[in-house]
Amino acid sequence: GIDRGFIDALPKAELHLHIEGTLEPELKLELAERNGVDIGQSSIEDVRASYEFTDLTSFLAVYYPAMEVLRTEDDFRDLALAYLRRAAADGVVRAEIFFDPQAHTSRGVPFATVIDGLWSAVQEAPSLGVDAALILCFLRDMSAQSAMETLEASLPYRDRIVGVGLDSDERGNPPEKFAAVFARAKEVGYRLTMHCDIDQVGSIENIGTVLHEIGVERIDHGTNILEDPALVAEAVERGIGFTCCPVSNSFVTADMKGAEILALSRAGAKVSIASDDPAYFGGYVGDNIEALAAAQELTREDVVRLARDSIEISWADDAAKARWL
Ligand code: ES4
Ligand code: ZN
Repeated sequence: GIDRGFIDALPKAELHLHIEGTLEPELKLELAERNGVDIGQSSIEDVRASYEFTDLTSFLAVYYPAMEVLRTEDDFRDLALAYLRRAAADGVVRAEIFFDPQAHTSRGVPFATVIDGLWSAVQEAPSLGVDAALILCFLRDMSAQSAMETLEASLPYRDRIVGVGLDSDERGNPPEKFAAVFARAKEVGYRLTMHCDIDQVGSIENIGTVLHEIGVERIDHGTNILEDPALVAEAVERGIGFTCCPVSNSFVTADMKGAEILALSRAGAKVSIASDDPAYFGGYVGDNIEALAAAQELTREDVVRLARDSIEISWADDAAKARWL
């Protein structure tokens, strides 16, 4: 097997990480107390027991209500700093952090509060050994109009945001619903990625759409592309990045999809490993690589390639990439 020290020592980029999914029970309790929010749980064990789900629907039903404790700029800053410290311990040198403004603005927390708090942590990240960036995600189960309004609200903060993504429930919310939003995002200079979840209804059609109509540089998850070898060849040729999350997959689909992740990487696609929602799924990036390595008997070459690919498909500047590669 591959020892954890080897994995941790490789410089890597974490490119698929929802900051709201890093809310550990300890911090949730602390913020609940600080803000006087009644969460109906009074011990770490209670909170941990509430982080219980069997599929995406039951996950999201726990995930969004838990955010109620995030109210102030300091809350968002503390959340992101806790994640960044944990990521640094795993050898993460670059973190591209998803955040869901609509999950906060929809419950009365201003966009400015969210972005100011996260940005404060991003500015402090280099002192922790991490180069950090923010990716604004739209909630695909909300309207395209709400996404467009969120995009417009982000424009005063354009310099703090590297790109946009799309998350939440894909069922009934295909990428073309957001074609105009992503066209506008590209126009204003944001980089583009989108979730194409594992084994969704219409997965392969949605992957075709994000590659041909939306024009993304990366796909979050996306291993169902293997169903169409011509699309795999195209993704390899175009250098499309895939951000795969084995531990998350094993919760949301009951399968790590390790064989698929390895097949995609060995086919020549740029694949990175990430943790998705580590406080909920119980594994940060090192745990994800370790789990995949054990399940698929990865070679050291495989692990080195995944780490290098994560740097290559990151949206860091070229000088930083050259230092890490
Ligand atoms: C998510 Cl696992 C998952 N799926 C869809 N949307 C999400 N947002 C945060 N985690
Ligand atoms: Zn995700």
